Amino acid sequence: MTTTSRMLGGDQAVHDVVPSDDDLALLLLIRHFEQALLHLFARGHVSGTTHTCLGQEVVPVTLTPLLTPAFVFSNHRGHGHYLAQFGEPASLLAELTARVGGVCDGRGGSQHLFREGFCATGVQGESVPAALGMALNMKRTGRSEVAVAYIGDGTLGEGVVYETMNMAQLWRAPLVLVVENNGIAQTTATVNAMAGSIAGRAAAFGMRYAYAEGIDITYLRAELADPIERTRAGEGPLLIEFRTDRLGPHSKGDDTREAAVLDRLRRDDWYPRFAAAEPERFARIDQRQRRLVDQVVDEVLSRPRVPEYDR
Ligand SMILES: Cc1ncc(C[n+]2csc(CCOP(=O)(O)OP(=O)(O)O)c2C)c(N)n1
Repeated sequence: MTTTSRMLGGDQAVHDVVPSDDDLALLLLIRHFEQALLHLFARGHVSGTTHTCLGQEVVPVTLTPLLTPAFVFSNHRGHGHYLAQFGEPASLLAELTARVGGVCDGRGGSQHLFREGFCATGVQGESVPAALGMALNMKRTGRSEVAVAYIGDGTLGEGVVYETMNMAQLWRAPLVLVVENNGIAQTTATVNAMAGSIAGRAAAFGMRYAYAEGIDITYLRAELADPIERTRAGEGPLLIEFRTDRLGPHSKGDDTREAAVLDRLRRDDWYPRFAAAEPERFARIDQRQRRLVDQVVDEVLSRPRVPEYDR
């Protein structure tokens, strides 16, 4: 399934469906949080490394309501997954800056967040078999939940992903594997690293597959609701390929893409498109979320550092 409500010939943006106030607020919370984080990193406030999900916000905002209740296994680019699930920027920022009140007391940092219903890892592919284990537990204990593993397309280079897909399908586990296909892994374009297709990988195991692309959150949710519900109902795992774009660097300042490519990505990004489609509503929510993130930054940085990380 794809949604491109954008082009009607030429290069003219004609009609983008701006999501509900709540969805737009969440998109903007994630966007401003990630942008603030890069500034904080440059000023030396971030403990450890970080990868932002700038450009990819539509993925967790679309999927999270469909996946609840779930146990989510996130990855190195997981702030959007966390904020969509818990909506708590302060606990996340405190974690990333090793201030008191962080999600896991400053021990996890950006890549290793843990709380009930959510676990992230910076080791590519590591979460996928763990998510299968959780899915099997859900099945055996009769819980109507799904286990979700978010991975990038580059992580399809990890063999354990295929062992897991095989067993998940064989055992009809309630596992949703979300591949955020942003067309690049660190500095390697997907076309230079992946033979075949993501759909073909799912087909090889007889696993159900859904494709999503675009920024029309309402439409995408309507299309994805049934496949996810079928996994919850016991029909076995689902692989969702969500085509998206990484707007920022891989981590911090390490973007090797051509300026023209980045210009195109910025132009096609949801932020300017939604701003153009509904300027007043967008500006109102945008300003509110900017202020919210500014306040969170000020409040969290005023907290004491976690003593054991006060180097
Ligand atoms: C097992 C393992 N190998 C290498 C790395 C280093 N590494 C971190 S992110 C990354 C690229 C991941 O690309 P992809 O899965 O496409 O996700 P994206 O960064 O595009 O979101 C690499 C190679 C790692 N974290 N884990």
